[in-house]
Amino acid sequence: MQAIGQVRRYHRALWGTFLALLIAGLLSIHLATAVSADVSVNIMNFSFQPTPLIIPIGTTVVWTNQDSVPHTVTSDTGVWDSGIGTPLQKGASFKFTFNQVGTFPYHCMIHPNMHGMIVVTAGSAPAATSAPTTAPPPAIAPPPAPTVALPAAPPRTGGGGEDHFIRRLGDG
Ligand SMILES: [Cu+2]
Repeated sequence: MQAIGQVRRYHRALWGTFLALLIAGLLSIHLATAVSADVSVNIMNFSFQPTPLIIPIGTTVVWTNQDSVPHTVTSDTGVWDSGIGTPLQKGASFKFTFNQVGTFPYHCMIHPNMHGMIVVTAGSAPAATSAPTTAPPPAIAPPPAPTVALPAAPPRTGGGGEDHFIRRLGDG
């Protein structure tokens, strides 16, 4: 009885280790996805592209000015501002991390007709929610052995091919 208890404890420990590894794996996948979740917005032709942009919370948005005229990226509600004193020249970027769920309209201070929108959702990125399937493929049973009986060996005729073969070797 004690041996059975030990085996059960051992199985429980194994299961616990398995769960811990599984959770650690899922967490690391989630963290890796969150870290690499920068999303780009291009400022081109006097517009923000794409807009509206829908992102999960924690995402960093990077605006890059592709126009040859300077622009700013300024929140309508004062959440962020790239600054009118330091407008983004061509090729320059401004980034902001959204750690709050909500809808965030913004504009360019130099061109008030330029408007953009960031929508921050509570969910994580779609890639992080689908856990990889780690289950091994089902075992495939080996095919059954052939049941066909091998044909019986033909009766030896004696003095056939074998003798001829040996004779030829001897001749050589
Ligand atoms: Cu502008």
